[in-house]
Amino acid sequence: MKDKIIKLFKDNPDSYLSGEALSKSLGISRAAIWKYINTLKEDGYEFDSSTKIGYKLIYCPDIVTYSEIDEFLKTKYIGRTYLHHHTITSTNDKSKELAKQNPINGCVVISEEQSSGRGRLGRNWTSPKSKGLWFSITLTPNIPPSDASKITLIGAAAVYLALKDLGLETLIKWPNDIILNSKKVSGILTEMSGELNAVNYIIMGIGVNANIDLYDFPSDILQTATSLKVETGSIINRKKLLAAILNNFEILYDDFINNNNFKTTLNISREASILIGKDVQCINRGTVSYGKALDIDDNGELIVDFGENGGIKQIISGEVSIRGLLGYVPS
Ligand code: BTX
Repeated sequence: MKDKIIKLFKDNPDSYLSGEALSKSLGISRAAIWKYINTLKEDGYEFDSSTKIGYKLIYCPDIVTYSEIDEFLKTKYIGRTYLHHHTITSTNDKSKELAKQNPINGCVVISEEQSSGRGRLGRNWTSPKSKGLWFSITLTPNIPPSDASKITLIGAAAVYLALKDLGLETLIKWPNDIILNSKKVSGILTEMSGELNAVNYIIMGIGVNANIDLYDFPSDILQTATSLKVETGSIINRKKLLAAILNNFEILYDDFINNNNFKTTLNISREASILIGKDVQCINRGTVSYGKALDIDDNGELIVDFGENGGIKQIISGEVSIRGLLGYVPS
């Protein structure tokens, strides 16, 4: 209902709307309208009000609710089911909980902050209040589980394109990190529920450090993490950025699901790759090996040359670090 009320105000930007008019349009009592206006004020909205003529919206806060991003969203289904939280443990956890009952394709769960934001392999993801984008998309693709890892690359390409629109040249650290000026500015955590031959649903969680200040980062990641605000010196419009990510994601994802076309994502993954040509350390199920990243193949797998003894191999998933960068200091 709050979204509907805000939409009415946004559709009538210069007008005062009376309690009576609002109550008629929305089919709820004037007392209920008054209650909603008060909760909107708590969310940070500001109204000019007059007992005779009603309310006029004069300020919208920096929150990423549906009514705040709708005007920038061009998608058909990604983000059209949208759940906004002020605080949550993890948007991936919430999405999973919902998907277990009824997975809705394209459903976005977003929170202003996460108290237990997760990275891969049980690692933490710092998610301070209203300083980033912390959201998960639920997907129900009809693809074999072996193709699920491609969804992460599509997500990374969507973030890359959205940041490019802002004039930012980022690099992708296959498969799930976005790097700006040699530091991690965004990460993706993709989780899947599936059978042997079919995917039930995929939850793709994306974290983007939009307006995080350096003092928000725990000291152990200060050398490896950054935000768009830190790098550009400007406050980023989170609403536009989120919509741009979702818009780009739907185009790339649709092309893959409907036309089996993964080319645009592959081109971006290769051209923006921070790994290709670099000496890398790969950790797969506890085994550490060293090699040189050569390419990303047509399936989105990383091709690594492990030298005389190891030969050239495809890596489907796992930890890859670059020699001398982002925390991997060669011994
Ligand atoms: P990852 O395992 O590649 O990265 C996690 C590591 O990154 C941490 O161990 C830490 O060193 C570092 N780190 C933690 N927080 C940040 C941060 N804000 N910026 C940069 N580096 C950081 C990456 O996993 C996947 C992250 C996905 C996060 C999204 S947010 C929405 C969704 N919900 C959820 O719980 N996770 C996803």
